[in-house]
Amino acid sequence: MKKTFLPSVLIGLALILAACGGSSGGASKSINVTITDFAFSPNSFTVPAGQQISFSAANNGAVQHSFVIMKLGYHVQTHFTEADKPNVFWQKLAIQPGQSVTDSFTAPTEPGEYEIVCEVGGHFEAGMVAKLIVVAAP
Ligand SMILES: [Cu+2]
Repeated sequence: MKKTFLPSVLIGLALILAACGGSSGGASKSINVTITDFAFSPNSFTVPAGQQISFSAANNGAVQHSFVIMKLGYHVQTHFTEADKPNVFWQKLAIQPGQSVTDSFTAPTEPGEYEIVCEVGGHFEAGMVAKLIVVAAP
């Protein structure tokens, strides 16, 4: 029993890694996010730098939400304010409850980790934060 356990785990891991790995090292040209009250799922997205990204979001929550990518190195402090707006890289606002939306944007050209927030009042505080990981395009 013990002899076969480790190899099965390794094979299982390999299959999981194979399923998750895209053609460009895990980076994907599409973002598919499910939004609830008050979370993004998944809460981390890896995209290739400078590429056209197709965006789709489904709001399964009971209230309106948004998906706001901040500029590189910028972090919203305690809550989203007017002062944060000039530091937005890209945003999809007013995603209504029960609504699914699609859009597209060009990923940042600079690799790094970008903060994603919901700018609706109180939602950042409630934990609506995610991250966009931009990796050098292959
Ligand atoms: Cu929200």
